[in-house]
Formats: sequence, C-alpha cells, structure tokens
Amino acid sequence: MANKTALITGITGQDGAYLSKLLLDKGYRVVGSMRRTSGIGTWRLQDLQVLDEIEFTSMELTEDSNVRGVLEKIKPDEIYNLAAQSFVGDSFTQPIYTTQVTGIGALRLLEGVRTVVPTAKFYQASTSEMFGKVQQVPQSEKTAFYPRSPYGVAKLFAHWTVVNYREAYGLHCCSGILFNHESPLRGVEFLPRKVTLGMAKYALRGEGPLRVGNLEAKRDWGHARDYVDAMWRMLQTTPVMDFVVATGRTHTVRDFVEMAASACGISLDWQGTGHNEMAIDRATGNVVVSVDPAFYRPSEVDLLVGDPSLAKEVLDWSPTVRLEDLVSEMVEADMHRVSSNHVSGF
Ligand code: NAP
Ligand code: G4F
Repeated sequence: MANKTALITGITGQDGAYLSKLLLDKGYRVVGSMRRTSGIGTWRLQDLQVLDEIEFTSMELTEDSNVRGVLEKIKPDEIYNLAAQSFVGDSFTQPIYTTQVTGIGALRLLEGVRTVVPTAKFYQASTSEMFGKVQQVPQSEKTAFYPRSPYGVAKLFAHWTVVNYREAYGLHCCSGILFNHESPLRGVEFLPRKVTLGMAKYALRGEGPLRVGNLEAKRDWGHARDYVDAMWRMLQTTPVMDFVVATGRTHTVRDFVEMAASACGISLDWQGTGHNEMAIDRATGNVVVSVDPAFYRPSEVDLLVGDPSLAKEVLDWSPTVRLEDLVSEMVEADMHRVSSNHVSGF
C-alpha cells in the first residue's frame, strides 16, 4: 500500500516542525503548506533535518480558492491544521486579521474537506486559551469555555465548527485542546523562549534587563515533541472525539524565570512590587529582569492546568518531559545559539 499523505498547514511553525519529523519517521509523504513571506521561514525544519524530505505548496489561509486548490492538488489522507495567528498578545491589536486566519481559516479548510476530500481525516489545533477565565480547576473536555482574547474567541469558533462538521456531515475531524507547549524551536515572542534567550544573553554577554509582563500568570507547560504525538494518535482513533493534552502541573511565569536563571547558574532576588518589581543577580547586583506594563494584556488568563486523563485512557498518551528538563533543554540551546552568534527565530 502507498504511503499515506499528510498535509500540514503551518509547517514552518514550532509544531509543524516536530509533527513533520514524527510523520516522516512513520513513513508518511509529508506536504507542508506555507504562506508567501519575504524571508526564509524554514529554519526549524532545517534544525530537525527534515527540510529535504518535505514537499511544499503555497497556501494562504485567508484565500478560499487557494485552500480549495491545494486540497484538489494534494488529495491528502490526513490534514493537520496548525496554521494560525497564534500570538495572544497581538490578537488584541489585530483582532480581525486573527479571526480571519485563526477562526475562519479553519472553516475554509473544513468546507474544502467537505466538498473536495470528504474521507480525509482532519486535526484542528484547539487551545487551552478557550478556557480563559477558567470555570473549573483542572480543565477537562467537559469544562465550559470562557475565552479572554480575540485569539481565544477565534479558536473557539474553529473548535465548534469542527464539532458541527463532525455531527452534520460525518467528517472524521477532531480537535486537540492543547495546553502551552514549548521547545528550543518556540518563537521568541512567547514568554518561555523570550526568557531562555534573554537569560542566555545576560549570562554570556551581560545584556539586559529582560522586560516582561505579568509574573503571576500560571501555565501548564509541556514539550512540543510530546504534544504532536498526541495529535497523530487522535487521528488514528475512533470514535472521533476531542482531547485535552496537558501535563496536569502548573507554574507561574515567575517560576519559569527562576528555573531559566538557575539553569544558567544565576540566583535571583526579587525586589519591589507590581510594575516596579525586578529580579537582581545575587552575585553581581545587576538587574536581570524588570516588569514592564507594556507586556500586560487587556484581559489575562490567570490560571491554566489541564486534566489529561482522557488522553491517557483512550490514546495511551502521557507527557514524557518534566518542566525542569524542558527549561534546561531550551536554555542549553539558547546558550549555544548566543555563544555561536546564531540566534534563529528573529
Ligand atoms: P506558530 O509557531 O506560531 O506557527 C504558526 C504557523 O501558522 C506558522 O507556520 C505560520 O507561518 C502559519 N500561518 C500564520 N498565518 C498564516 C496564514 N495567514 N496563512 C497560512 N499560514 C499561516 O504556532 P505553534 O506553536 O506551532 O502552534 C501550532 C498551532 O497550535 C497554532 O494553531 C496554535 O494556535 C496552536 N496552539 C499552540 C499551542 C502552543 O502552546 N504552542 C497551544 C495550543 C494551541 P509563518 O511561519 O509564515 O508565520
Ligand atoms: O507565552 P505566552 O505568550 O503564551 P500564551 O498567551 O499562554 O499563549 C500560548 O499558549 C496558548 C495555549 O494556552 C496557545 F494557544 C497560544 O497560541 C500560545 O502558544 O504567555 C504566557 C503567559 C501569559 O499569561 C502572559 O501574560 O506569560 C505572560 N507574560 C508575562 N510577561 C508574557 C510576558 N508573555 C509574553 N509573550 N511576553 C512577556 O513578556
């Protein structure tokens, strides 16, 4: 039997890279769709040494005919919709664009699946951001949604569209409600990578201070490599349903900063409060981190912690990387990049 063909939208992102590697290792033909940009966006695929094994096609999620044309040309067996304007902070200043790409983009694809490749399996990248102002702790598949950003609202639209296309048209489509997942391939605008890169720059070059926003927000952080494995498992499982993917542990942004500092051999003392708070290097007295209200969000998601029991029971999926080890891996990668003057992702 010929190898299965997987179409990955958002292949140039963090998850796109790890998922490509996983599917190639399983013998899939992997086709990645990329939007037109002015630069070379394939550094993550190069990093994982999969670039030469992927076929690329051009697809902009805001273009109906482009989306449909790609499905007609590729005729995928499995579709992983990872493409999104995925940065919550920017969704407050670009709400309409975010909704077009992150919300209606998923609908465009599903309409394409329904009319062009109705037997294809479809994975949608849903998010714990949909829980927002959480109605239950921990959050599970049964927890009510209450999004707190234009991004969260757009993802919730996509999430319910998947449910509707499954029930109305019998499509094999499902969503993974993924909690925050990170790696050395994470974008530098997100808090974890911003912190590990910032700490590496401070440790090796004395650069700083690193300016951050809300230190008290809590997140359930796992490793992206584990989470793309859950995506694949979901599409191999019947009956088709949605799953929470999380570690079940939660930590504050402050904890993450301390862990990253410690991985660089730096001990921090916190001084001040609120907008005037800062972290001082105990050994030198230098300011390493300072709070900048510019990084606060108009409405924040204060606490995320997922209950991955259903994924464990049905998919036999469990996270394999502890946060402490994830932070060490990210710091080590950024120390290497900074020391060799090779910082990817800018
Ligand atoms: P990411 O690194 O930001 O990647 C997003 C991808 O979407 C990139 O390949 C980007 O292309 C592409 N894209 C953006 N706008 C597009 C457009 N208009 N048309 C076509 N492609 C477009 O995100 P990630 O961390 O890999 O996350 C993958 C998916 O999971 C996203 O949908 C995200 O919202 C969701 N998610 C992520 C997490 C997490 O913690 N990482 C948690 C839950 C859900 P460029 O390279 O050209 O920008
Ligand atoms: O790393 P973040 O930007 O991730 P956020 O907003 O939780 O969203 C990520 O995870 C979602 C899943 O829950 C995904 F759907 C989404 O696509 C994305 O991958 O921020 C984490 C926390 C927030 O509470 C934020 O307010 O860190 C806080 N924070 C504090 N200072 C900061 C900063 N976030 C960023 N990006 N930059 C700061 O300086």
